[in-house]
Amino acid sequence: MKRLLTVLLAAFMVLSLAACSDNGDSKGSAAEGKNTGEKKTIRGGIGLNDSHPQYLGLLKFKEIVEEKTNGDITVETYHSGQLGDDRTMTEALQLGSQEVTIPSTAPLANFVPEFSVFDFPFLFPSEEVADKVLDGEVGQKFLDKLDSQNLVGLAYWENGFRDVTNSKHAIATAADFKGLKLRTMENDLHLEAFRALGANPTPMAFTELFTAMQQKTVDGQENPLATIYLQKYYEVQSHVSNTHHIYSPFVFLMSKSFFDGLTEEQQKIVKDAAIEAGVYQRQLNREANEKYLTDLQEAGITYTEVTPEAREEMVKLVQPAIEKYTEKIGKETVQEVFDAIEAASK
Ligand code: KDG
Repeated sequence: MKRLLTVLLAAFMVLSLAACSDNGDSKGSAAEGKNTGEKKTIRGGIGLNDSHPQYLGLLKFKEIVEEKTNGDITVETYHSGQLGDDRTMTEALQLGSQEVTIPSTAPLANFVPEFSVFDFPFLFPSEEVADKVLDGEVGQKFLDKLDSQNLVGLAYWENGFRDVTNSKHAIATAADFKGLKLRTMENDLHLEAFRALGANPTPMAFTELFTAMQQKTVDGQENPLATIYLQKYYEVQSHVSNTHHIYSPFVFLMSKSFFDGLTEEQQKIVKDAAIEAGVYQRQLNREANEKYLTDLQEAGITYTEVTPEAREEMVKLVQPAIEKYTEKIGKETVQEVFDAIEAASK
């Protein structure tokens, strides 16, 4: 009997150990902050191509993470929607079948509706103010909301101020939007705002956009200059205007199940790396946006300046959309963002 008990106890201990090693990234080891020595892979995917600052930022993230974890974590990088568009990649993170993606806040608002506030037209007066608000307390509050969606928001990166392009005519004033078939990101507020400006907006995943413009399913689109130039939209578009109608942040997302399985030390490494690579990405993005206006014109696109008066008119036209979404998101939340912008603008 005693022997039988000893054998059973030994078998139980072997089974328990096996269970632990099967799940080397279990909560227990993560909480203790121990490095398990287990190799892990992060698949990071984005929609933009491999010449865009967003991809160069992702490569920087890879460099930092692989170096700081001594190769325990490998980062595989995918661009041009190789793993899907913003929405499908975010869903893959929720399911745990992909580890990292960096969507614009607009499609992310389909998961956490409050993110739409950052896409209010003409909200941020400058990139510097956006940095202060997003990297501050308010920005963090929004990242915390991702937890309920099985997502971890590690940092804000920059897509930037969006400008309109089209293949029909110059856009100088709001009246020029009339009837233009414009692709927008998959976000209701974007649709509503462009309807208010008189355009005929149609939501579409980024991965389908170039073909849609080429086949004239849409007349135009709106994106920051870096995207317009680097994705070669000048091949299928003839006009660009500095509408600067929305400042678009990117959110560096990680799958929550993957993040929870990391040791505390690894969690800190990926968080710090997302922030550090984001500083680098924002810098490259700003340099790119400055440079590409000239390059676009050299590539044959006509540039039209929107005067401050014409922009004022656009600001007025989108007010009802902003009011509607303020109600939807919640007045307090929106006010908090407005207050943070005001404080950061001083
Ligand atoms: O990698 C990011 C892109 O997928 C997307 O967010 C770019 O601004 C964008 C758009 O218009 O869809």
